[in-house]
Amino acid sequence: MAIYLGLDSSTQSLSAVVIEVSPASEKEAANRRVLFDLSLQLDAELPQYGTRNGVLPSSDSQVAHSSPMLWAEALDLLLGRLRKEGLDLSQVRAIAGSGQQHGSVYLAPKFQETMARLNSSLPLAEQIGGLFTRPTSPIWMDSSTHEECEELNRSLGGPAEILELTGSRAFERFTGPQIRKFYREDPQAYSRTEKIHLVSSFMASLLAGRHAPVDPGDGAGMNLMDIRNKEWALLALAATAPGLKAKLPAIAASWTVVGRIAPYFAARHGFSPEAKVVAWSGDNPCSLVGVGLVKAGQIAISLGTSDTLFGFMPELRVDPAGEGHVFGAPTGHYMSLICFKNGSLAREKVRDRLGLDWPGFNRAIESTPPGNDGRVMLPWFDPEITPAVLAPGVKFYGLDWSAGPALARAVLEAQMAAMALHSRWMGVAPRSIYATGGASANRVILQIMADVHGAEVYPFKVGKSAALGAALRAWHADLKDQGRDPSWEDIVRGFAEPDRGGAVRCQPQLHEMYRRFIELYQACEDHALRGGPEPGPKQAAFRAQVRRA
Ligand code: XUL
Repeated sequence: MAIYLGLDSSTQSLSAVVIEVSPASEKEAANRRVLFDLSLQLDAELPQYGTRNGVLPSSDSQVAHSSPMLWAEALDLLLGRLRKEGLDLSQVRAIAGSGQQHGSVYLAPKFQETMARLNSSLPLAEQIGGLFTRPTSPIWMDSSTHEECEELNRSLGGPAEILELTGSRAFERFTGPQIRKFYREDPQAYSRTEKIHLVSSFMASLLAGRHAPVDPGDGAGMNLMDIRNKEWALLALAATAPGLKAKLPAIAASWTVVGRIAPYFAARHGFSPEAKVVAWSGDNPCSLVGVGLVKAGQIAISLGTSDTLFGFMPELRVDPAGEGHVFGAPTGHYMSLICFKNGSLAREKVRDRLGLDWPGFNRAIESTPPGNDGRVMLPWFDPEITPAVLAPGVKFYGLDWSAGPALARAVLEAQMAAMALHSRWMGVAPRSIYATGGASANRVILQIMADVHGAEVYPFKVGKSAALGAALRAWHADLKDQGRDPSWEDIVRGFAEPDRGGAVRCQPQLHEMYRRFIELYQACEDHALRGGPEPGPKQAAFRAQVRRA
């Protein structure tokens, strides 16, 4: 048997999923299993970095940075822990990974020389401190680059042009606008920077001890890659910062073997020096594989720090409204995605405000009527990505902070209505939805998802879909490296299978009601963001209809 390691460096944690497979038989669903999974919470395990929910404190609500040293130290810690838990790392044939998307790491020259000289008896973090030209990394929650986005719009011909070129309009959290901000604020540090990595390619570079490429899955989240030919878009590079091409890693297919594991990790954690390091990708592209979406027609919703809705896309189709994204899929095709920043942290804030635990939160939801009597909350605790909201603030229509249990229902109904509304461009009316991420274990949440979307919802037994997807990618890349051509359906079979017995069915009469609720939600968004009419009359009509039904 062969074992493969998938890692997921996410906002709040670093996770590992280890799979064991019979090396010669990617077609057989037997002889394969998840051997191990483990997570390390960053705030709790590495409190010296001072992060909260994985983010460094900032007085500016639009700024969200974390520490690349924290991610590196977490890697060292997690590998040590895997070994302590009894995993024989010498058996790992290949490692791949998944990173929170869009975040960037700025490295000084001599990265490769430093990695080659590391002393394996000392912690990694003690030896790489001098490698960063920017000590902190802007992450996907940062929305402080509105001005840079506007500049890119001006130099590249406008949002529609950037969308056509890169698969997304200019977004504040995307790496290109973030690089431009760094260049403008600290041109000297920018010019001292030898390489700018994504979180994914940085982590792969550590493991391989050399600069790893960016894959088209994560590369598409930069506003710098030509979405059609999956190469750097030179016009976008030129509009972003001078000399950028030389500072970016190469773009390479997701199944690229970057090299063998760096001697430091082999000696320190007991890997075989032959273990292969495979290119890392973004967490959403990895999740696509981790929930088995390797052909069209299905969508998945991931309920994590961010909530995302995504689907496999055989042919490129961009969102004309500019809210959604097209990324590369790890299979070599495309994926569509929309991202909501006010995901699990918004749910937690409402729960905490009500002074409840999760079972109490669920009971609160169940004590209120579906549709909440037309009461709507816009849960924009933090600046929101979809729809674009730069100045945060929770908005209420027909309720306030004293509404008790109705608040619990309001946050979820708003999140689900926003997903249904803003995913219309994808052109899929799913009959079933795969649900993943931490909150997908909550069946009350899944019921609202099923009823709002009018679909059957399937949860997964392995909730860590990004790390599982990474482990599957490691296996796939190893087979490709041996000259084989495994099919993705064969790779995911038996691993990325939804829990059919745990399906949550849509209640058709409630779906009918939620279709009207989505219109009401849309009217509230229009009022809050675009000067639309006060939605009071719509709420009254909704309430009357619900009572009649
Ligand atoms: C996707 C996005 C988030 C992060 C979370 O565009 O910004 O889902 O990838 O880690």
